[in-house]
Amino acid sequence: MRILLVQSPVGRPEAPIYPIGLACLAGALGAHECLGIDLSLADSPGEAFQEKLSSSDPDVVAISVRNIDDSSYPVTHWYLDSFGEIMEVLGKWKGTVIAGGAGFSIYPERIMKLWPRIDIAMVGEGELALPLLLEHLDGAPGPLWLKNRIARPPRPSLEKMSLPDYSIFPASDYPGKGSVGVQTRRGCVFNCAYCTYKSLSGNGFRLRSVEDVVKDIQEVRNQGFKSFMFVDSVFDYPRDYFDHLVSALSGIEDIPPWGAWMSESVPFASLEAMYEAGCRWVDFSPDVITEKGWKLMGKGGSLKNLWPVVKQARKVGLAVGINFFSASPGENFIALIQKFLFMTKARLFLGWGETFVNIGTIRLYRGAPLAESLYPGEELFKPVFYKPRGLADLTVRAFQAIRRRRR
Ligand code: B12
Ligand code: SF4
Repeated sequence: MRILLVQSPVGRPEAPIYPIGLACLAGALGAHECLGIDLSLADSPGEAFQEKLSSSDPDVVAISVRNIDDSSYPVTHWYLDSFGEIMEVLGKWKGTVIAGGAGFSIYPERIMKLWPRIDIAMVGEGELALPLLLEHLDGAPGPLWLKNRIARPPRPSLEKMSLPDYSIFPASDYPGKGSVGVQTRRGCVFNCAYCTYKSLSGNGFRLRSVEDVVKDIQEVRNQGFKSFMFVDSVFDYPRDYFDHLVSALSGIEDIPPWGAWMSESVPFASLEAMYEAGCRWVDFSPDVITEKGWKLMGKGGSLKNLWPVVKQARKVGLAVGINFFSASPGENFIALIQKFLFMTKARLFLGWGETFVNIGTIRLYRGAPLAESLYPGEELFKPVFYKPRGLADLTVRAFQAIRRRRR
């Protein structure tokens, strides 16, 4: 079959995110003819899509919706408006439309209701499931996990997963040859209250073999990508896998500079080993700044490690990102001021241009423990936030307005 893999457009000028979900699917669809279009790169996505659809004449359009909204407060961008434009083009087309993606997987029923043109909605990971759905379209009996046009396949093991095929979305199409995501594990062992990751990717870790990850990174280098980032939940867990991986990375010739999300309990010596292996930036997500907030957010590890680990990361030469929320259970105005003070201290003492502090607001998504406890059973499709209150709200609005103007 001929499959057109489509990345849904973002609908505003913003740095494009390389569509690794679709590159993973292309790698798994070896028996089929795959074509790709990333509509986040197009000036007029509707026209670009119409043109590609006519020139490629596919049997199936497989469209990826990575995000439904940008989870920003107080001004939220709705990515589904531009997805709607693509659905309009598909209205007149006769082939099969399959949709999936991380954001899509949180709200498959709702999105299908809005756009009944979607023939099959995929919830979760597609490498093993999509080839089976294509067999079904070709006449094989339907898999048991396909019900009412919604596919909910079991989560696959990553051990025998094929490698992504990056050639379908060439690095040279992305500004400055872009940055690409590399994934080494799926799932998470932690239990942060606001996070959807476990409902999307499961409890515990499913690991790729270190050998496969090395091959993947060699391919990323060969394709000419300028840098890459590990898109794993927490790069330094499980510890023995992490140590083994970092040591393997240090053996890759001409490895592009890379970054990863870390826990605050990463050993100091490992940060040095990561730098030696080509790492140039790390991100931490403490989210909160008080012990009470830490406990109520269900964070693993210890808040006490935050400042020492950030200092150490800077000392070994890594750029550092630190992410907080403007409000969370047990924290509001005073904690927000502490976060601004942390931001000032970190940037002044650890390097203004190499230390980045972001203060976002929790967007509650279905499937996150905090959302389930505050709004049990609610869909939360339209953005609902864990909002700062009173003075904290005014401060956040002013801070975000300044940031928007500077951008
Ligand atoms: C890494 C990551 C990022 C990185 C990306 C880095 C990079 N260079 O790739 C960065 C930090 C840049 C980022 C930014 C944002 N992100 Co983000 N991100 C993630 C994360 C943790 C992993 C995504 C990933 O790469 N997965 C690995 C690939 C292989 O998997 P995948 O893309 O999901 O594809 C698989 C399946 O979904 C499926 N699939 C995908 N498409 C299709 C299509 C079809 C037809 C089928 C059958 C299957 C299928 O098969 C694929 C292979 O198994 C997810 C959480 C998660 N658990 O997924 C959040 C997540 C996607 N992000 C989210 C958000 C909100 C954002 C931001 C809006 C945040 C912000 N305020 O700026 C921005 C948006 C940027 C953008 N324009 O897309 C939300 C989206 C929820 C929503 N709103 O819809 C998620 C789900 C996290 C959450 N809060 O729950 N993000
Ligand atoms: S926020 Fe990160 S560490 Fe916490 S549960 Fe989600 S993926 Fe895991």
